[in-house]
Amino acid sequence: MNRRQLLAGGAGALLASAAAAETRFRDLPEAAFANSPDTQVPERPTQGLEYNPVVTLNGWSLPWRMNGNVKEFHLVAEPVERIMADGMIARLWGYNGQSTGPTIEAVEGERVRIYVTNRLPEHTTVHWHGLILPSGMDGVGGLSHHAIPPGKTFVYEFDLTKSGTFMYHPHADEMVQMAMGMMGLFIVHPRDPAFMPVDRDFAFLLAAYDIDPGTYVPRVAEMTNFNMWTWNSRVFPNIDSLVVNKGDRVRVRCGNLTITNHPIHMHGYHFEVTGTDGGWVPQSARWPEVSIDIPVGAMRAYEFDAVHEGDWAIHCHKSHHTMNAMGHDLPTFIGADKAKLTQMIRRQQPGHMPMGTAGMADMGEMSMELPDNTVPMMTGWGPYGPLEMGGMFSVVKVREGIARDDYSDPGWYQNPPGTQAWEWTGELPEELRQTNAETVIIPKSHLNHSH
Ligand SMILES: [Cu+2]
Repeated sequence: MNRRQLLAGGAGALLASAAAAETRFRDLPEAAFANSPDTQVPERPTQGLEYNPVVTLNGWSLPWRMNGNVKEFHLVAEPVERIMADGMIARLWGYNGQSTGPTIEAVEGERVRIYVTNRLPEHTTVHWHGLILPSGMDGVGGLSHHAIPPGKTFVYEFDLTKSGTFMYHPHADEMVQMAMGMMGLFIVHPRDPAFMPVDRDFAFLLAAYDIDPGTYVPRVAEMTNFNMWTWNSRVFPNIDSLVVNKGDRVRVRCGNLTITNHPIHMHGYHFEVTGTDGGWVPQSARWPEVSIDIPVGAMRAYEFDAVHEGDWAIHCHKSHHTMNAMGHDLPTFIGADKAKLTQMIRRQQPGHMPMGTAGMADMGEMSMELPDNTVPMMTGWGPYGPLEMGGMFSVVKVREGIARDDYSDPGWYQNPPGTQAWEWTGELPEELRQTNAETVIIPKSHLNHSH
């Protein structure tokens, strides 16, 4: 059986028919593992309650089985290797072969039983962020229950009392385990499939790492100086596009498990926040936005009608978060004349390139020699040249005629004639300028006449 069938709940169907109907499974559900960082589009469920699955960017959804009336999952906490981008592997901790972990999807009103096996070298727990559940299932090590020792399996079991956008992560040695990439999405679909339906439902988590170029393991004690700003532990240009059919109603769910806020900005549209990890936002409380700030430890779901065709950037608006490694402690050379210095350096190092005297855009085009296992600070090529981006950046690709469950890359957008910026080659009108650079200060004597 392949993983796709597993994802569709096929495993549950097969196992269920093999077992006597009333007998509870005595064994753990088989744990599924993913070894690819590509977006795995889940098939629609063929058994159990109906729902419209989410598409986890560069991720996948955890297979489940029905055991009586309980939906059973098996999470395995373990060290993983994550391909953050072509040419860069990170040695992280995650779940079922990947960081971020697989998305758990279930339906409001269902009871879930989640087996958690710990294959880490230290204890862990799982906290179910935003879900309403018994105190003893809340996953705070030492407070809710004993932490799960290495090699042991614990069971979490609770009813899903409401639908929404939630997540899971450890609450044991939390600083280290989250800095190592342990996190995943937990989506509870509405019981009524007609409640706030969408055609496409994307989801991703924001995670930040500090991985020195040439190394593999994040520095877990870092508080501010991260250099890998990721969506689902991937950086541009290796974050998959959000492929959308023109006219679709689209939801994007985004959660922040870094230690700073991220204003996520999407071009070409305005949209409304329709949900948080606290629940759905009533219609009367929504307002239009083009950037939404995602606070630390929070989730936002926003929606829009995809009526504008094109390739639309979606990115964090903190410009340092659309960059990759190589450090941000570069000196500023704008306006400096490095010609003489370059001559001197080239006597020692013939290939030396003077950089940054006219800005840093040249870094997006040059293929400099990099240390092993890193990605350029600014990279990625579009149809018209380098994008000079990295980190938290992707493209929403809205096209006519994309089939319902097709998420394959449609390529670059062809701008219709007359709808693209062009070079002006004719006469220029006189340029108007404020020529006086000085601030004009009105003498006090002119202001105080009334006194
Ligand atoms: Cu950011």
